[in-house]
Amino acid sequence: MSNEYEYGADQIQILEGLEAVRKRPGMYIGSTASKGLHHLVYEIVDNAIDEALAGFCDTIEVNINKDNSITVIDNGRGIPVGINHKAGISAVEVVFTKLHAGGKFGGGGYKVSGGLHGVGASVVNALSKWLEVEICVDGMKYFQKYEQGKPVVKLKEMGPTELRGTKVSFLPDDEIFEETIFDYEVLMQRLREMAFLTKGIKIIIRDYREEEVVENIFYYEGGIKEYVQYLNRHKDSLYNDIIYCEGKKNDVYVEVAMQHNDSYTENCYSFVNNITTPEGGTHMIGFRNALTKTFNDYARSQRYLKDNEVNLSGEDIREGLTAIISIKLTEPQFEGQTKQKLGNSEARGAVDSIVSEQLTYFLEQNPNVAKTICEKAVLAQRARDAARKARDLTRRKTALEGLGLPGKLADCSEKDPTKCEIYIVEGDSAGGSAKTARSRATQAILPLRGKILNVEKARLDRILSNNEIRTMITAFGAGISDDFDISKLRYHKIIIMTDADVDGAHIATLLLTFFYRFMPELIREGYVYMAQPPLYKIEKGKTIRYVYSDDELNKTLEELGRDGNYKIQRYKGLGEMDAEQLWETTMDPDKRVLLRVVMDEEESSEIDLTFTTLMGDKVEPRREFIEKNAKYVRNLDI
Ligand code: TSJ
Repeated sequence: MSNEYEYGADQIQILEGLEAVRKRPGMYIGSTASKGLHHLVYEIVDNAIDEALAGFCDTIEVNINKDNSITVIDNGRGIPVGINHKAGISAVEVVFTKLHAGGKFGGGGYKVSGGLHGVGASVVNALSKWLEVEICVDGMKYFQKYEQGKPVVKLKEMGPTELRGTKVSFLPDDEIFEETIFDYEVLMQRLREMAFLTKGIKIIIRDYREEEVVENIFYYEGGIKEYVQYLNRHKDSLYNDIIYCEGKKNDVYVEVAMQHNDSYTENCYSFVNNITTPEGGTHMIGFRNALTKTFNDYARSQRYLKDNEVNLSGEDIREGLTAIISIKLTEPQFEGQTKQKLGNSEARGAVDSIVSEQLTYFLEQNPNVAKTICEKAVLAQRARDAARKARDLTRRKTALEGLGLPGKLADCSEKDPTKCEIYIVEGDSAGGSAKTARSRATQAILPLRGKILNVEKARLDRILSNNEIRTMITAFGAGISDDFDISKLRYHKIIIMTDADVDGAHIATLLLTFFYRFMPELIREGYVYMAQPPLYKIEKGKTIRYVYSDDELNKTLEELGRDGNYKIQRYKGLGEMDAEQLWETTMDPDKRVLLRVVMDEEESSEIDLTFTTLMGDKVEPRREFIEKNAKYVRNLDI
């Protein structure tokens, strides 16, 4: 007992060190699943990016090695190797063994890490089976190795070198991570984003795991200007220029790039210190204020808006706008439940004033572009008025018609939304079978006739006048867009049930597009599912088996013995099943397989691309996309 007492202070010390990281890794990297695993790489790369922002490095290499370890190399100044007198060990060792010992030594670079990122190299070290660092500085090469965060040798000189820079290799510890295989696509996309956000840096990623090495090189001289171009690459832009604002105010460095396309959706992405802020925050508010005010002032001065007309709303001006707002500041404060919303008030003023001033100048210098945008915004304003009238009308109608549920809906008797599900079924005949098959208490059926409207190609007023869409809005009971109120939702499972063919997939995509654009909370809350009807029925004597993929078909046939004594029926559509079969294979909660539709907020630019590509006008990118993603279709997981 007394022993433990004496040890007390030391133990607390240890708990504050890297042991704490290994005890509760989630607190430091969010998760120990795939997401956390990839986070380790970003943590290390962030350090090299900081060196680039400080102006001392222009190339970063990221290699996935054969054994799934990672190597990151930069050509910066090299982590300082001298003794840190306060700690009594080398500065390098401080970086890798002390929590929150970021890169602030003496002269100090521009340290801009924030949020979950930037917790540092020591966290990566703590969560790695081994980590090796090689530093080339002042003509000498240095080396040190750690295991599970502990140094196994002191920092030692390895001999002279002409090179300069830092190289870090690590193998994530499989005692900590549930998943230790890196996904090249995931790393590649994030590194591309980092390259867009740091103009002039070259980031190379290589995958050495297969015989043939895979490589991508990202280098964008124009930075976020090229990012906007990239995001609009499958769209038709309304003008050629990318509007660009840049400046520094209140110690906030601000960069904004934007361009309108001919679609009706807004695609604005904001970043703080290269980290995405899906929930926006003060920087986003500053941007929107500036945009709304500047365009209204300009539209009035040029008489695109007459004295008796009301102001354009922010939404009108942002219709079809693709924009990147990227700011850098030393001490970002993140708010909200997920800590993804910027709170610093100085960011609002900085973005507002820089964008207002430079955008005003741009509009004066480019009257043709300004005219195009103003005219689009005025059209958007009229459409919004029309939509509001249409919506008021639907609301009044529902009030008059009592409950006002659509006639095609076969509702369930249960009223508690958490217990209710609604099947959206392609076609009247399948709808009929589903109505017979369902469990009346909890399952509602809504048949849709034919294809629904493609919402990527229509403004809200037209969308609201579409019958299939109105029917869904009324059945769900939670409204749409800004009026959407998830607490009024009548079903907590919305299940899309379409044929397992190309048309079915198309209808499913149209529905998902509609939900994503007008009821994104449905997807965010995990309320949207895809039913999985079987592809084949196999009968052998009295045995009946339903199978859901070609793989499973082969396996099942092996299992039943390939003696030819069986009958295979391929289901071309839901309509080929009778009610009982439909229930057994696709609707019975005890037996069915449902795929939940999920989305990753941090990848919303990729999701937008998915819908633009699938639903837009350009045929070639769509063909390429479908070919590239065909293998994922069975596990549709958007
Ligand atoms: F994460 C990490 F620490 F492991 C790491 C750091 C990984 C990689 C790939 C690169 C780096 C890194 C750190 N590259 N460059 C630097 N630079 C510094 O640490 C540094 C050098 C000199 C000075 C100075 O004031 O003289 C200041 C700093 C922060």
